Amino acid sequence: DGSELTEVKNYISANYAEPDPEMFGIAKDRNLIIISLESLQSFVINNEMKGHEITPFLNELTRDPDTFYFSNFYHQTGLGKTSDAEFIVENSIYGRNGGAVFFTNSGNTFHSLSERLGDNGYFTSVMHANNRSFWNRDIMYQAFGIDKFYDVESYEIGEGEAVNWGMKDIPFFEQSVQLMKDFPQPFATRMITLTNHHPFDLDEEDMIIPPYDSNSNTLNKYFQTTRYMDESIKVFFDELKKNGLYDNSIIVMYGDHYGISENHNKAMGMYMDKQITPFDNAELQKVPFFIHIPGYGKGEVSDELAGQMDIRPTVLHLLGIDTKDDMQFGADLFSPDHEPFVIFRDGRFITTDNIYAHEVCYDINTGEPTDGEACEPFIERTATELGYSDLIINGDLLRFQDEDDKDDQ
Ligand code: GP9
Ligand code: MN
Repeated sequence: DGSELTEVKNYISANYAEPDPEMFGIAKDRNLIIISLESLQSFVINNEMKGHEITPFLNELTRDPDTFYFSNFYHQTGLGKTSDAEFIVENSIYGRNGGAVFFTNSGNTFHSLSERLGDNGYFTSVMHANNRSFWNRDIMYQAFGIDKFYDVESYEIGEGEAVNWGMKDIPFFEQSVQLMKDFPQPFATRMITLTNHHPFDLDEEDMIIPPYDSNSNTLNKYFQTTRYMDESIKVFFDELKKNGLYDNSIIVMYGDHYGISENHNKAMGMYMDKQITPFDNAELQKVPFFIHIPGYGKGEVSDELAGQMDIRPTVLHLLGIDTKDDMQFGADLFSPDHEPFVIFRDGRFITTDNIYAHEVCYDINTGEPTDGEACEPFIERTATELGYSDLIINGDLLRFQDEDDKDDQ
């Protein structure tokens, strides 16, 4: 009932991080483009494979003055994979443990990022060249209040333009910009890439770099599809510029979840030249996070410890939209009060000093197990936070939120 909502709300208010006035609203009234980068992990960024750059365009962006790149940023998804990442971006609330919230709770009330943007005059959409019912997206997007879903039916997939799971990223981005030209402005769209998806198949003509040569075919091909996806983003930026949509937009990009699972530890160990421990596996959950603001000029690389929960408040604040009363677990990355603490859906967590994985409290600098004392308070905090998130989802608590806000006034 409403009293549970109050309890969760108190926890969330206590963790609210006020925006930095220097950053609040710096992208006001611009179009917002959020790109979900399929299976992209941070270990490929500014790295090489057999002498080949894996992500040259994204690497360049990490050094671009119009870009903030977050190098110490984690995904927080569970079994719902891409859809969990979408859920987190929209709501800054955890998905489900052991299931996909997109399937189990699409009947809930949400106050999503898209809803807030819609209330602020934005035309909201998702662009993804797959069937609309995959991950139950069509139903969940209605619950999020998204104006339009440009699914596979909105695209023309010509000969040689599909591979693996469907439409290739390059034609996807090219056609998406043509669709975008007709969007009412300001618009907010979330674009979901597809080519860099397990089993990482690619047509020969799209293989820009050779495969790796470990015992894992999956990892070997992953570098090639990642290289292709990087190329597709470059094409996208060029198309935005050519079509006059670049200067008045901000482009936010995040890796949705890992692409290389623990089943490939041996091959990853070969690539990283070390034995992969549960400590390393937790660190490998780092995904790239970029905020690109054309013309801004003061971007930098930030090593602030953060995660996907932080995307919603950060983006809304950049657009000049306040989130003080929102039920969200993340915090604005530019706020001086942002807390460097990341909780994974499965109960692992990262602090500035430790990584907690499989009930071992590791020292973050050495990777060695500790006596565990430093992790104790965070174990409790993690249980509380995940518990409150589950309470919101299972109790459909956000349906009480509007009444509650009225009572406060
Ligand atoms: C499918 C795409 C991939 O539409 O989003 O989903 P995933 O398997 O990564 O969750
Ligand atoms: Mn995915």
